[in-house]
Amino acid sequence: MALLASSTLRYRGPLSGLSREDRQRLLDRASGSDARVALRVRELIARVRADGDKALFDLARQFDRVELKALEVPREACAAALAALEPAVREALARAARNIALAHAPQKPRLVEVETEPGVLVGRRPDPLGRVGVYAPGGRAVYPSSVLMGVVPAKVAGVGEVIVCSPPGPDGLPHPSVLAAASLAGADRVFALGGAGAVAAMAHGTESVPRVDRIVGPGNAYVAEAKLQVVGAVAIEAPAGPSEILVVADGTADPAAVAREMLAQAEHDPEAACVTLALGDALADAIAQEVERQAERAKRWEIVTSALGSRGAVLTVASLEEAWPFVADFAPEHLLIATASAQDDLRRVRNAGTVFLGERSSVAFGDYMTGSNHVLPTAGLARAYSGLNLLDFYRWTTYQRVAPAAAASLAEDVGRLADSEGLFAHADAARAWGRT
Ligand code: HSO
Ligand code: ZN
Repeated sequence: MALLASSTLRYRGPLSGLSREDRQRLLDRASGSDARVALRVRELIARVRADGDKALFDLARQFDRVELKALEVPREACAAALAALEPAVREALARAARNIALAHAPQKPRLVEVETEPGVLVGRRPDPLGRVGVYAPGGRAVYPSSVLMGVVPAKVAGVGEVIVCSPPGPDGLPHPSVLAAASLAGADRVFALGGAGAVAAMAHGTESVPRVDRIVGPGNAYVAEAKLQVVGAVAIEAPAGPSEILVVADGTADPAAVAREMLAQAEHDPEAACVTLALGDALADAIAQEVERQAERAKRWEIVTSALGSRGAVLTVASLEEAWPFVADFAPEHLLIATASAQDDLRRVRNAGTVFLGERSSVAFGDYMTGSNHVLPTAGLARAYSGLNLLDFYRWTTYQRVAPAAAASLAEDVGRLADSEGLFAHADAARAWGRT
C-alpha cells in the first residue's frame, strides 16, 4: 500500500506497507564513520601524542579560537559558576544529582566467592576504576544533565579521580552550566578541552592532563570517532549517536502527548529518529496531525523538521502483537509505551535502551530527573549494550586458592589436559603438586 503524504513526516502509513528499503532506512541508523573525519581525527590524536600540552593549546587556537592561559580550570571557577546559577535551577540540578545517586547506588556490585570443588576457591572482586574522564560537549549541545549522568555514578562507584573535559568558550572556560554541574557532582578536576584533542589527551595523557582508564560521555562526530580510535589505550562506553524514540500507542493515548514526545527527541539533532507505532488509522492520523501542528511552532524548528523529514514516522499497526517484533528489530534508545497495559507490555520488550511506562512517564523526566541514566545505546546497539550504569565504573579482579588436598586431586587431570595441548611445562607444574 502506498504511504500517505505528510509534509513533515517522512513516513505515514501502515507498518506492514513499508517497503523493504524504507524499513531498512529506519532500522539502519549506524552513521558509520566518515573516512575524512577518521583521517582528521587520526592526525589530531598523533599531534597530541607527539606534542602534548603544546598541541592542546594549538588546537584551542585553531578550533575554539581562543588563546588559553591554562588547560585546567581552577576549582574556584567551577564553584563560582555553581554559586552564580539561578537558585531554582541549582535546586533542580541538585535534585537530579540526588536521584541519579539514589538510582545507581543499589547497582553496587559485590564480591563473590564459590567453592567449585572441595578446597578450590574462586573469587571475583569489583574494583572501582582508578581514573575516569567525562566528556561534555560545547557548541550546539551544552548538557549539564549529561555531566551529572557521567560524574555522579563514577563518584558513587568510588572511582579514584573523575575528570571532566569540555571545550572552552571565548573566555577560555567551558560553558558555565557545565562547570556548575561538574562542581555539584563532585568532579575532581576540569579541563577546558574539546573535540578529538580532549579524547586523545585523556587516552594518552599529556604534561597537564592525566591519562584516564575509561572515557564516557556524548560528543559530536569527531569525538565519537576519536573515542573509537583510542580503544586499546582506554575503555569507552557504547558509542551514543543521535537521539531516538519509538512510541507504541493504543487508543488510550493522547495524540498531543505522543507528538510532544516525538518533538522532544527530534529537537536534539537533525539526524534524530522519531517513530510511533499507533494502534489503528484514526489514532495514527491524529498523532501525525499533532506532530505537524507542533512542528510548525517548534522553537528549534530547523532541527525538528530535518529530523522528522528524514527519520520521522507514524506507522499504523493492526494489533500490539504486530508492534513488538518491530521494537526488537529497531532497538530504540528510548521506548515509550503509551498503552493501557504498559506495565504488562514491558514483558514483551526486547532490546530497548530504556523504557517509559505510560504516557505520563515522559522521556523528558528520564532525560533529566528520574535518576535513570540518559547515556544510552543508539543506532540499534541496544541489541547488545546497556545504558551507562554503575558497573561501567568497575573492573573485576578474579582470584583462586587451591588447598593442599585439592591440589593433589587436580594434579593428574590438569597434567592430562596440558599434555593434550602439548604444553609439557604446564603438565609438570600441575603434577608436581600431586606428588607431595
Ligand atoms: N535525550 C538525550 C539526553 C538529554 N536530553 C540531555 C536532554 N538533555 C539522550 O538521547
Ligand atoms: Zn533528551
